[in-house]
Amino acid sequence: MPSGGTGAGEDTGPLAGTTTHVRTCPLCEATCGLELAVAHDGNGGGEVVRVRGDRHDVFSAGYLCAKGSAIGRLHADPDRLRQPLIRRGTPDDPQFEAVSWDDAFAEVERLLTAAIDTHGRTATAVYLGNPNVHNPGAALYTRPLVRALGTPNIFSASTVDQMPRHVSSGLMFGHPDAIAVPDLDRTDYLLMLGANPLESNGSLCTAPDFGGRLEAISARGGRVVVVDPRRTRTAELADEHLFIRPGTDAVFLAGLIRELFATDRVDLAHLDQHVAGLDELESHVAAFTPEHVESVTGIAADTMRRIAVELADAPTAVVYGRIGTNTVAFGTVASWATDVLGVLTGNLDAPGGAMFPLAAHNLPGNGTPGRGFTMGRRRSRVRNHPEVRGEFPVATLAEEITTPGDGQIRALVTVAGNPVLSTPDSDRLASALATLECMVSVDPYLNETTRFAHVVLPPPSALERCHYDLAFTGLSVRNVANFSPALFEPTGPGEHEILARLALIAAGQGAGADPSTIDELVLGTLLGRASAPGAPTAGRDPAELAAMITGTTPVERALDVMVRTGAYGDWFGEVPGGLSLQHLLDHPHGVDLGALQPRIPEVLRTPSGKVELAPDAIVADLARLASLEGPTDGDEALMLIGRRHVRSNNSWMHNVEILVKGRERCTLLMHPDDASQRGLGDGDRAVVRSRVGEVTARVEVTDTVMPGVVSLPHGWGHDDPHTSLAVAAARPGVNANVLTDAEALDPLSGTSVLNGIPVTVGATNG
Ligand SMILES: Nc1nc2c(c(=O)[nH]1)N[C@H]1C(S)=C(S)[C@@H](COP(=O)(O)OP(=O)(O)OC[C@H]3O[C@@H](n4cnc5c(=O)[nH]c(N)nc54)[C@H](O)[C@@H]3O)O[C@H]1N2
Ligand SMILES: Nc1nc2c(c(=O)[nH]1)N[C@H]1C(S)=C(S)[C@@H](COP(=O)(O)OP(=O)(O)OC[C@H]3O[C@@H](n4cnc5c(=O)[nH]c(N)nc54)[C@H](O)[C@@H]3O)O[C@H]1N2
Ligand code: SF4
Ligand SMILES: [Mo]
Repeated sequence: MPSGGTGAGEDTGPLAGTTTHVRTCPLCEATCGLELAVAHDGNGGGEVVRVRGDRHDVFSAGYLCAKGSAIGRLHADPDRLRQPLIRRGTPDDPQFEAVSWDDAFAEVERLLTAAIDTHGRTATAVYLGNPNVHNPGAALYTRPLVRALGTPNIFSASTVDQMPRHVSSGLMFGHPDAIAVPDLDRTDYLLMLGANPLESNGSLCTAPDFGGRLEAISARGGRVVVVDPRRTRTAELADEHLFIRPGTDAVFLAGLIRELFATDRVDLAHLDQHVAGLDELESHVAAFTPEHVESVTGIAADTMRRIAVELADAPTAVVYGRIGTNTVAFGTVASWATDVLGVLTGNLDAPGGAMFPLAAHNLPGNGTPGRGFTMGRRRSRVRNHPEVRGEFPVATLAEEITTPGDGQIRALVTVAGNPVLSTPDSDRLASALATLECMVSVDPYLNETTRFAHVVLPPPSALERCHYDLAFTGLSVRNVANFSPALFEPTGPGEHEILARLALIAAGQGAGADPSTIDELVLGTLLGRASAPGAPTAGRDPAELAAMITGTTPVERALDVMVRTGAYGDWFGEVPGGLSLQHLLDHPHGVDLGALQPRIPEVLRTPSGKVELAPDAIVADLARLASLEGPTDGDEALMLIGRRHVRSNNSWMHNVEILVKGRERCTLLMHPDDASQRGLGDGDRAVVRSRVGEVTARVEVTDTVMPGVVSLPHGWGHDDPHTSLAVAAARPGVNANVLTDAEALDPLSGTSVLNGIPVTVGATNG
């Protein structure tokens, strides 16, 4: 396989003594179908003996990566917690004790109630990490928990990730979840910036075997151009790779917009009646001449001009930017610019361009203008940063914990997050967590974050719960639906039940309250929506619908309602052959709902009912962008960027031996010129210093990074003695987020700058 996947094996039939099960891999956004050979133990548990790609999966057709094949080992990991923990000691000497679930919830009640009684609800906070979006139970039940806490202090991994894309979509299309994805399988031209799907398997673009799909573009006579400060495996596969100075993509993209106007190549095509702000747009990008773009980005003026022509002239084309374009100081403007280029070349919402998926659990819009997208309804207490989607930047979490005064955070609940490794200036965050009066973590590991918790509540493994991709079916290059029931019986409460019990405690109902009241709340909300005016099952009696729901767990029942009342649903009997949970159960390899379809204007929720090309907030930030300058001579600083490896998954899969064995991966990539200037050679240890911290890492000299740029992966730094990660601790690596700066944000989205951090690098003194 070209893309690091192992592909499907020969069909050697079932293994003796095992049964075969297929299910969707929940580990990344690619949603591959897995085929598991399982030796059941007769008590609801068992062992995964073999994992292969499911060749019959309607979407992934046998593709999988090394992480997917390790899903059984993740389940079997002896360090994965099976029982709750209570911290009996101080953060310096935590002394965790395994306890019963009842004791754990009683301890949560004691600590959380005391914190709320003493300091009020504004002293509580929640941090929601990335795996929540890979888990339907968590996705459905974090909301009641957040509601019950009644706190303004909501943080998530979104502000170290894709928030810029939500904001630009909100401003342009009126809805933060109206995210256009590249129509990979039909495009003739892909300009990809700041993404490395050969390692990451795609993000905000669900496409199993992304590498194969890229090769297919070139094979059918199309072209793939990758823009990245590093010549990644994706860049090597592409037809062309352009180095770009970190943090400057928005300048390059604004230059392309300007060039389309300057060469008279703007052609809205089918979007002609659907845009607002076109006339003013040209003046807002006037400053981004090809020569200016060259001086800031390092991409030659003529190259930029050529790319603009190629984009405009290709039969179909799409611009796709991800982490390297989003987690930078102009992430929102860059995200906006990718969609503007789609509009100006007539490629947005057209086959081969960027299109809006329609997932099985969603409904199309009703075509009426919406209320648009609002930010800044509240501001953070210490830094006065505006909220976005109800959240504050996670980069403000530490200061909210340590700064005294009304509203100082004293109690924190983390769900599926490891912010001590994944968010900026993490040493500072770690010290802050140590001061909390109550910290509760819902997490399967005692790791760098949860080791500060007073109570750790471990959810079942991914094989002990059902799976349906609520997030990624809405970001997928084809419309598909898959459902996988739990493979093993959970040994403790489901994640939905843990969150429900926490919600009840937060609401003051106590540790003994019946969690099924939250199930009823979740289901009632969904049923209410299903019978509301305008809904497909409008006017029907919720009790009648309720009687028709199937599913063995509350999460399955909620999914049944969502899928049945969704775009392809059976609408509770009204659409024969329509989707339901049962239909998905009957089709374990998934249901293919077809190629993406045009959705404008139905998808638009702006007050104008148009695509807003020049929202005020973007226009204001373009003025700031225009003042971004190129490097100055004699500048000592190098620019630090991150990277991912196909065998990692952010911070949390380094405890699986097969995924971490082999060559050291947490190295500092450095160009030969930069290394020799500093007297550093391959394999030397070097001190990397930023404004906020320093780490020592082994240097890997390589011309795959551009001069002036160094790269260190995130998610490492497993050397805290109070964690229980035996495998990870043997190859700890260093924490790149000790170097990233909590003050550096994309102001529009509150997203941290994680790429393009000024650092100095020097030899160690010993
Ligand atoms: N194996 C693996 N897969 C994963 C993950 C993982 O940790 N490991 N994480 C998952 C998650 S949560 C996410 S969000 C996705 C992310 O998926 P991607 O968005 O594809 O993220 P990366 O692989 O980090 O690729 C980002 C690229 O941006 C480049 N870059 C850095 N700075 C700049 C810049 O200023 N401009 C440009 N043009 N490029 C820049 C980097 O060199 C890198 O190649 O991956 C998901 N999949
Ligand atoms: N420097 C730098 N920093 C980055 C990035 C970068 O590119 N560079 N990328 C950023 C991105 S894109 C992201 S998404 C964030 C991720 O940030 P986080 O979500 O905070 O971190 P993860 O490493 O994904 O940690 C996930 C946690 O969830 C737990 N977990 C796993 N499965 C489950 C489950 O089913 N239920 C529960 N309750 N817990 C579970 C794991 O044990 C782990 O503690 O990191 C960000 N940080
Ligand atoms: S690419 Fe992602 S979804 Fe597919 S097997 Fe790997 S981790 Fe799982
Ligand atoms: Mo992410």
